[in-house]
Amino acid sequence: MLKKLTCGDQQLDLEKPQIMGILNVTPDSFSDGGKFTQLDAAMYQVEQMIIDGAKIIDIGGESTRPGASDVSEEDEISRVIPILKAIKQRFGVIVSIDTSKANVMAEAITNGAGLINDVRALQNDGCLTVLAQCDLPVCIMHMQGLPRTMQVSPYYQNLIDDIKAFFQKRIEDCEQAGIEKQRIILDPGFGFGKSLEQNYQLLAQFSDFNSFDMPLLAGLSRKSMIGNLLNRDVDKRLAGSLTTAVLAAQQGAKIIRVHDVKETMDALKIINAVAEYA
Ligand code: 7PJ
Repeated sequence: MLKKLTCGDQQLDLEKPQIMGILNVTPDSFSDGGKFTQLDAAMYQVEQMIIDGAKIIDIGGESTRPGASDVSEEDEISRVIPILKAIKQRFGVIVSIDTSKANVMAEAITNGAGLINDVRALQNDGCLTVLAQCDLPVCIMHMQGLPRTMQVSPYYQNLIDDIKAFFQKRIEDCEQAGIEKQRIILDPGFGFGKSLEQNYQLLAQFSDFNSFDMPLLAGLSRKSMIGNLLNRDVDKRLAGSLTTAVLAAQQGAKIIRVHDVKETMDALKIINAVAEYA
């Protein structure tokens, strides 16, 4: 596998696991009154995540939480692009855009994004074409169903094999569209159309996806699979989140998507120190 991933003007070292820090973009950001305070708050959070060790900042303007409703393209662009521009002006960090809309991807690419993160794996109209016309890496995630209903009754013949078959097909579709395999990152999509048991089976067998010999991303931070197992509200899931991050990193995840960058960095440093002797 590649040792470095070129993400626009930045390089990502794939020899050890790296942190993708999640930047929450509030629904009513940047409308008139709140404009500067909201952007300032976002920039403060970004700066803190970079100081704490995040190599990628993932900006999402569409909620993909279970049951979430759709966001218009215009709204998504007006939420995401001003922050993207501001970050690229101030910091030398990779900015990832969490979107499933071709026009949002195109705007993001024009404005300095270093990575496209699509929970719908480029299956929406125009996405393959937009990605084929650039040379950025793209994360394709597995999801069964769609956010509104995906947690209703997820079913798999064989969880790992079904997800692998999905990846295989998407990789082929990407390659056929002109997106080279070397710029694809795979993510099995914790919490996206998976029961509690299925999510833990997925974590137990995460290392199976190394058979693709492609970079793996794991997003588990503060998710329901942690809250439901531990009976903890979303603000009390740090210990659970760190444990899942460690388990994923030990099984080969190269990008760990988290809210708590500083604490996850501590955990990864311990893993790296041990890895020296493994
Ligand atoms: C993920 C994501 C994930 C990738 C979200 C949340 C839901 N992108 N975007 N993987 N999750 N690649 O953070 O709870 O797991 S939004």
